[in-house]
Amino acid sequence: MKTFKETLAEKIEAWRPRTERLIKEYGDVEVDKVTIGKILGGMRGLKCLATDISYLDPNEGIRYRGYTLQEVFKKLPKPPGSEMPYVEGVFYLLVTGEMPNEKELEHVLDEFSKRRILPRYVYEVIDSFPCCSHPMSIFSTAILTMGRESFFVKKYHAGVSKKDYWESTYEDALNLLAKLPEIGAYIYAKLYRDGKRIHSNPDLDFGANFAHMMGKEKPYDDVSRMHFIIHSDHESGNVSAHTGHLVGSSLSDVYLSIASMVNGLAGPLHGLANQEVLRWLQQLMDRMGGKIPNEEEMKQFVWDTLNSGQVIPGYGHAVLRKTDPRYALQREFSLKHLKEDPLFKYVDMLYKVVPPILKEQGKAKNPWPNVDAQSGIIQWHYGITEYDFYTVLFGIGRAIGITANLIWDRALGYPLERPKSLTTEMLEEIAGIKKSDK
Ligand code: NMX
Ligand code: MLT
Repeated sequence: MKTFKETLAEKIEAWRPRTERLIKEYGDVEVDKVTIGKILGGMRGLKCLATDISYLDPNEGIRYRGYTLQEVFKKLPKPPGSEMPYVEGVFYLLVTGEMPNEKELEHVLDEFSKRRILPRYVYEVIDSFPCCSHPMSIFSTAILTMGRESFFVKKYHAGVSKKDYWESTYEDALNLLAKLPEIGAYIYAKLYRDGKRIHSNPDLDFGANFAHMMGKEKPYDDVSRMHFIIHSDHESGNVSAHTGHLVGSSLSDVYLSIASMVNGLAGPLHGLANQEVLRWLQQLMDRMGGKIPNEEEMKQFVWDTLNSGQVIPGYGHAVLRKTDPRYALQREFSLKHLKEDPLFKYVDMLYKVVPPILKEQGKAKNPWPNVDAQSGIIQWHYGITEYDFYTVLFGIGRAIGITANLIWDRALGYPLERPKSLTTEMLEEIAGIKKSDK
């Protein structure tokens, strides 16, 4: 049987000529038009990045290596007695483009398991953070601290050929990913459990081990697997993926790139929206004195939020134009496992009242819920009520897709990313605005 790395090496060799041909023979073919609206509008929808790891269709949602999320959950191997697949399996799929068979999966499980041990200094760095630090700042720093472990940096200094950059990036990727559950669980223990840490169990898979270190019983192992898998990738234009790719393009190592992507994820318009949903719902609960609001009261709360100039967290999307399939998947899980949870009832009612209100308001291009509208409620149900922590969970999942991308970026020799900027005056000139009109 070929190892994971040998399988990948073959795939890379086979893929390289396709990219080389596109650059050499078709480099001048136009793909998209850059307008002033795109430049000043956050480059929304501009087709200017390439990745084969995943693709986001505005109506259908995300596909990982051509598979819809429903297919990913159906086809990936699952631990015995579990509803959700192995997280290690999704990494294999994202990296190689193929579903792992039993032997291949076993090999990846082993690769992850043997790289789990966290250097002592990472605990010390986490311990030394001042109180009230946000878990995402701690998470990013903990990752950054491990840069000294980078295999890529050592190889680079030893003068390795460009063609082989991907190999040490692969090692860094696996070394970091395998440690993220432990980093996340320790941040949680330090911030909310007086530093009482539960040691990792090498016999458990990524999701089950995380649940174990969080001190949670079944089905939290499946909750973790589902969470990490659905958050792992969302093509390359989102802030976290784009940041990871951009930083990696200067040949910064995996640790620097992933810490940077975590910083991008920590904004309320991106991953932090999952914590914002809970913060917002707490305000509603306080207003209602714990009673479940009726539809009219819920509508009033949504309108009050909009009228005060705030966004409805967990709703809208820069690309999607339908309900996010990641929301739908979590809703399905919630209907099965936490239908009677009072907070789920809030979220369920929001699904009914928010889209018509956003449509009536007429600003948001997508009135439907995204992944963040549902994820925190599931965590809350299983006792993780410290919602500041939720984006760390998103970050652990997202690192899986971004490291898969970083390996392929190096394998295909994607260059330093460096677009060109213009001044407002230049844009006015391009627009044909006369000096006298300004
Ligand atoms: N509530 C209120 N207004 C909204 C919302 C919303 N949920 N979504 C979009 N709008 C507004 C938006 O602020 C903008 O207003 P203005 O013209 O005053 O600047 C207008 O509608 C047009 O925005 P869009 O073009 O529809 O959205 P855009 O692509 O700029 O932004 C988001 C996408 C996701 C940033 C935006 O929908 C939003 O702020 N949503 C709430 C925060 C959120 O849930 N973020 C998580 C996204 C998923 N993730 O995990 O990263
Ligand atoms: C994501 O998962 O990255 C978010 O849905 C944001 C995006 O795709 O723009």
